[in-house]
Amino acid sequence: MENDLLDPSLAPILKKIDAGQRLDLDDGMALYRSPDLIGVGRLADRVRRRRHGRQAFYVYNQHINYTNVCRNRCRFCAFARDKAEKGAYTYDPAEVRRRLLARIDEPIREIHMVGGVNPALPFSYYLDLLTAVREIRPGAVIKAFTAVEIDHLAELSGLGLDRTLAALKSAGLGMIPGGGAEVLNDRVWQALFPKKINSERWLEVMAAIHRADLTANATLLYGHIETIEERVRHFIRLRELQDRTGGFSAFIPLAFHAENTELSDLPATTGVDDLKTVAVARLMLDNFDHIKAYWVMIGEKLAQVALSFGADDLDGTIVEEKITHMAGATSPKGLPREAMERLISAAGFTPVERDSFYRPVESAPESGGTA
Ligand code: V47
Repeated sequence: MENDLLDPSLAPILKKIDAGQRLDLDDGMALYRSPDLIGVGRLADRVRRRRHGRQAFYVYNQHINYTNVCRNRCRFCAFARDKAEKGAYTYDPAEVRRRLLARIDEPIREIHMVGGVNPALPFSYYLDLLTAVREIRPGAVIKAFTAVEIDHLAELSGLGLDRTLAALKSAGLGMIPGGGAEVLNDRVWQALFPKKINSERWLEVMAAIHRADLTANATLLYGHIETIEERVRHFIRLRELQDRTGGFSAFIPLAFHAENTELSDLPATTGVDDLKTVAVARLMLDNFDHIKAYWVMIGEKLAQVALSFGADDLDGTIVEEKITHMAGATSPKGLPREAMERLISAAGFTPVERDSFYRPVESAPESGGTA
């Protein structure tokens, strides 16, 4: 393969990968700086194929964004509102039930439920939400509340992190989504989301989540003010926590969308940057099983190509995505199962419908909320 690499700076990285050696900060920077996009992709694909062969995963899921009222007001966010602002909403558990029942005939395996940090909601509200979802969708995994929300809930309940997580688990919480980390870097935190927990706290909360035996995902919000070095350091911090806990399942790069945000003058990420970020994530995060190409952010077509650049998962069918679409995403709001399978097959991979824990499930099961 060495002869196929146009950029000589990739050759020592190939050697390391084949020797099972860990890549360091300089390697990550060299990958990002390489003009040989295809070469970087081939390295990532080599690693991806060792782990997953030709399989590419997706999940049949539903998103519920229970409130957009948020006290954090991150500068990159188009979704959040103040309590009295036009467009502010909070679903009560009855509304969540209604939204779940509206899709009860679909074979949904995962409910992805996140929202703003809304100071008006008591801890019991969150338990009621979980109970409502569990009642209506007993067979689905509830993947809910980012580390930012978990931190808030621990404060709200007064129980501390460990007991709060235990209470949420007994009400039905099954897994933690990857949002809220943004870029694990204090400069970026100060500039863009100073009211939200900082990187040290995000990692601390994640460690508690893993200690509670909850699997979690991790993300990186890229394409705004962060440097390439800050991105690579973000990967290294995630990798270090994963070495200690093994609690992460998937990593998802999130391409920044600027519309309706305070950063609306920033250009969109490029296709090359999107593909490189998938590939560098696969190569740096050597202890993460799964790298998702989130089609909502980068579009279905580039997500399909990303399957050959290190990604092994296209996330889910979704149907109603809000956070990225409010920031100007032009992708559809959902993808039917047939479209998902066609994207994967046409890329030369085998579609595998999975549950939240990457266990393959029978395609096209009967409806009604049971597994
Ligand atoms: O935390 C907010 C990001 C995240 C914008 O775990 C934005 O399986 C782009 O974390 N442009 C929420 N991104 C989404 C998320 C996620 C999505 C899919 C799957 C999983 C998973 C997790 O969206 C936020 C923030 O980082 N975000 N605003 C924006 N304007």
